Amino acid sequence: MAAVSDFQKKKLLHLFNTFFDCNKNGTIERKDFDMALERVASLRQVSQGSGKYREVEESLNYVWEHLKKVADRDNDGNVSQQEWLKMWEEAITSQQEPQWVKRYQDFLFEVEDVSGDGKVDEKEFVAAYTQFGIGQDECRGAFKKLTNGTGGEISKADFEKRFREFILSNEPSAPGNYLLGKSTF
Ligand SMILES: [Ca+2]
Ligand SMILES: [Ca+2]
Repeated sequence: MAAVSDFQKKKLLHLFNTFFDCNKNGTIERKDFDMALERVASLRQVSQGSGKYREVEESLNYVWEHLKKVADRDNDGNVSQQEWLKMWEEAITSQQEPQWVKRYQDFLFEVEDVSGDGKVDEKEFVAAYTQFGIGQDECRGAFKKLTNGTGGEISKADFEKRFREFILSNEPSAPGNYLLGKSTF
């Protein structure tokens, strides 16, 4: 059995295309992180040069440097879809999460939790993901599945648990599949 199923691949490519390849040129490179920084700064109304801005910039730099180190096998300065899937396949097989993943989770959760109460509600979820180009209805559908229709909120612990499901689960009914705003795969 392949280490990564087609279902997992679809999810991993959603993460690649929607959240990492911001300029939509088919690969992940430095420029995508510059775009992500601007996008987040505008969503959170963080002004350039502020402490908060530097904090987000530092997180994104960390993620890019570590992602590049582990995934850019041919050293051409960008991470192709093939390199991305290869990295995940190895991570899943060895049960070793790449070093940048935790930092990225922290970053994404903080981007979503605009009110800063340690929980993400539907409004915050939709606001963040529409910024990444996902339609509102799609986001709402995903949130419903993610919270099992309870209309609840996502705590940081839930977020981390669901993130693991997003990466690992082969069960279409697992709520974590819908953590990143897509309601069907
Ligand atoms: Ca790109
Ligand atoms: Ca490469």
